[in-house]
Amino acid sequence: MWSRPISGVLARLRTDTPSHDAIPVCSCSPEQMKTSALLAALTLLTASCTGTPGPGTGPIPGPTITLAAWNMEHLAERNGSGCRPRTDADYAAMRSYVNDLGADVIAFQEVESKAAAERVFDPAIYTVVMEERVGTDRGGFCRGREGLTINAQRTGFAIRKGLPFDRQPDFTAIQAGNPDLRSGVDLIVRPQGGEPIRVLSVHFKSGCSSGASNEACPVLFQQVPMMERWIDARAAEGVRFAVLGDFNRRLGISNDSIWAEWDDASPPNADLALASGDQSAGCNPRYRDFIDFIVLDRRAASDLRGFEEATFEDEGLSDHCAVSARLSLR
Ligand SMILES: [Ca+2]
Ligand SMILES: [Ca+2]
Repeated sequence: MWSRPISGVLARLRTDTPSHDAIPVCSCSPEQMKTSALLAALTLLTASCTGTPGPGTGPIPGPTITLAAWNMEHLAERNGSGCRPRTDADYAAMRSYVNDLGADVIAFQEVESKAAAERVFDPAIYTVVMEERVGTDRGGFCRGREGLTINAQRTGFAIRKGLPFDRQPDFTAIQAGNPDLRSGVDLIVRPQGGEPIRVLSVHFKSGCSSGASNEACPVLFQQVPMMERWIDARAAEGVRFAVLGDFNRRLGISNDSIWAEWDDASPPNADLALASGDQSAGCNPRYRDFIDFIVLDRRAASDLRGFEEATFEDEGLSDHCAVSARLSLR
């Protein structure tokens, strides 16, 4: 149904495999030396057959946590409802996509309700939390889709069962006083055997993907200092963090003014990174630049072990593909 883009596969091959630096070394008889050389050669051969790196080239392997972000395009509670009406088969395909994604924490956007989310995130596997914002329920017609009316678009998280987390109050300042702008859901995830990581699920104002001249830009620009305040407050604390979701902004293009505001290394942990690095988006051939991101603070960026975009093979399940990042637990 979907395939990993080549670059994602390469990233995985580069970073997913244990290094083979345990090649036997001994100070012993010539016969034993020969055996050990043979073993070393076999190890290298096996490594090259499976596409794994040679000795000493990979990062130190270890347990990881996978974070993902997915804008689920008007995910409704009921079949045939909202701006992207779906059937039972569509929900089943989305559930299968999420299972293939295999993420531990998924920041989602454009979800009507908890019940809607649980049609995709199996409640036996994931706990769903939704932003508490109600909104003004403007309703209204879907742009370009005759006869359909819009449902609530909410942010939230699905967290793998058994992964402890503390929920923080929703980040409402990012709404800049507008009840119809989305708030952020804020969690501290506490993986066993690792350091905690704070995660924020966001969905910024659409319509200002670059520059400053579009009609929507003043609204997006009101959200920018609010976001920076959150980033700087977290950067001053002792817990690494990630901001995940639909930024509706091409943060990765050179000299983006919003990215420059946030990625200012002030305080030092606000030296941020995009988990996608300089990779191009492959979800829709019309768009080379991502607008969905996993933004990592300086500490989380040093824990990054791999990034993937889960593109669709044929018909898309959403107008956005999920992106995921693996971080070492520390
Ligand atoms: Ca700053
Ligand atoms: Ca940076």
